[in-house]
Amino acid sequence: MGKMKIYGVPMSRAFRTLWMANELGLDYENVPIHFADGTAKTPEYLAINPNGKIPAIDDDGLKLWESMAINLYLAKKYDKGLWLTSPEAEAQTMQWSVWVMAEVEKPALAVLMNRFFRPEDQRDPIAAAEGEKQLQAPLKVLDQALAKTGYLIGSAFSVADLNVASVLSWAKAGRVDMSAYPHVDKWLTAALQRPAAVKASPRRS
Ligand SMILES: N[C@@H](CCC(=O)N[C@@H](CS)C(=O)NCC(=O)O)C(=O)O
Repeated sequence: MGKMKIYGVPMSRAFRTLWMANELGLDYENVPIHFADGTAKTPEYLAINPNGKIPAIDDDGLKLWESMAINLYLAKKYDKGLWLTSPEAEAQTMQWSVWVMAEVEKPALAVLMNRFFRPEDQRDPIAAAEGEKQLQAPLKVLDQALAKTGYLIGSAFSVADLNVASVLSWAKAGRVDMSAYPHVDKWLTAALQRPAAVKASPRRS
């Protein structure tokens, strides 16, 4: 069995998968496919992810793409206690993972791109403000969910927390004001300080 390959530079959605793999203590090779330099569009890479996007993995011949699907698979297969096995908890893990992609990812990216990521002359402050406005409703939902135990499911950090926090890291990087959502603020800061997240972070590379 060859070493698992995780395709995608850390400064991309591959961060989510690198964080997961680090939590699980996996021995992997990070192949630095980039979203903007053409390496994601070569025939060799399209054979791994026909969408030409990152992240993707090759785990002993299983080629998988979509960041949330990859993380759910890794957590379940290489379980280190982060995967909750009851049908109810599994369903809630899916719920939060789908929710963050549907409700949070797009506005969080709009804020980050238009405040920091794009060259200054291409940033649109109105789009950034609109993104922050759209984040208010999901942030409120999240804050309420975290109020009881400080975690999304049960009373310990699990895959649901990782998946949601990994997407919300864009909102934090985009300096979204979280002061009205103290539970989110505390939980997100602590999650992103986990050694596995710090190790996966593009700031290190
Ligand atoms: N829904 C996908 C989105 C993947 C995605 O769009 N990745 C970006 C980098 S963060 C990319 O590869 N973009 C290249 C392109 O769209 O051509 C996932 O979560 O894995």
